[in-house]
Amino acid sequence: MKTKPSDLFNLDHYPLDQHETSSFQELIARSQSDMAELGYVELPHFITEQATGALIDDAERLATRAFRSHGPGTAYLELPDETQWPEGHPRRRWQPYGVEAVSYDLIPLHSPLRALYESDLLLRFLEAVLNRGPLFRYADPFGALNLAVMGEGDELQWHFDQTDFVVSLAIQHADEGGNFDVVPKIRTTGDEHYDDVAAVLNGDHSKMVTLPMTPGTLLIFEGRNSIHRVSPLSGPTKRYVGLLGYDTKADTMSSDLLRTVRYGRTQAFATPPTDWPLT
Ligand SMILES: O=C(O)CCC(=O)C(=O)O
Ligand SMILES: [Fe+2]
Repeated sequence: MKTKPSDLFNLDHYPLDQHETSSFQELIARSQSDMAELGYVELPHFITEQATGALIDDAERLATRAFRSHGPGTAYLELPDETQWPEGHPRRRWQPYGVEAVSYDLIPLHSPLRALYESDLLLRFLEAVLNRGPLFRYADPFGALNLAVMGEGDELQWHFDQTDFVVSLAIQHADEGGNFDVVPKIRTTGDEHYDDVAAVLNGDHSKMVTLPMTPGTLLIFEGRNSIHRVSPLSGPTKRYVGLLGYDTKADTMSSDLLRTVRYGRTQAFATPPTDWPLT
C-alpha cells in the first residue's frame, strides 16, 4: 500500500498541502526568519506520532544493513596540509568519530523513510522555506537518503558541513548523550574565526546550543558556517536520524573515496535488496 502524505506529515500543524492559506504563509515566514537569524529551522512534531512509530520499527530493520565508519577526523573534513598549518591549529586537530550509515540504495521501496524523502509535498515545502529556486533530490544512489545509526560510545566530531544545508529527521534518541550541539554561525565565508573554533575544540561550550531533536522533529540546518557535533552517547538504545539530501543543482554525486569510507562500496544496487544479509 502506498503511504499517503496525511499518514506521514502532521498536516494540522504544518499545512504542507495548502500553500494558499495564511497558516502556510506564516509557517514559511517564521521558518525563513529562523533560518536567517539562527542558521537552522527546527520543526517539532513534523511527523505524526504514528508515522514516527513506523519509522522507528523501520529503522530497527534497516540498522542491520548499516556500514560502520570510524576514525579520527577534522572539523574541516579534509586531510590537513601540515606544511601550511602549525601544530595545534584547528585545521590539524584530530577528533574521534564513529557512526553507521544505511545508504539510499539499501532502503527498501516500501520503507516509510523513503516515502517521506520521495514526497513532493516535502520537497515543495523545503523549496518555499529555503527560497533558492528549485530544489532537487540528490542523484547520488548512496547519499541521497541515509539512515544514520549511532550506539554506545559513538560520536560525530565537531565539524563544518561541505554542503549548504542538511535536512535531518529525528527518529529515536539515545539513552544518554547523542545530542546535536551547534555553535551557530561561528565563521563567515570571508573569515574563518580560527580562535573561536579553537576555543570550541578546547571545550568552550559557552556559545553552544543543544537542539532537542525530539523524535518526529524535522531540522533544516545550514552547516557550512555553523560548527556542530553529535556528542558521545551511551546506553543500549540506538540513535536514529534520517539524513535527506537536496541541492539546488540537479546532479549531485558522491566520489568513490567518500563511498568507500562511508558505505564500504562504490557500486550501488540497482534496486534495494529485499533480503539481508545477501545470500
Ligand atoms: O546525525 C546528525 O544529527 C547530524 C549529522 C551531521 O552533522 C552530518 O552528517 O554532517
Ligand atoms: Fe554535519
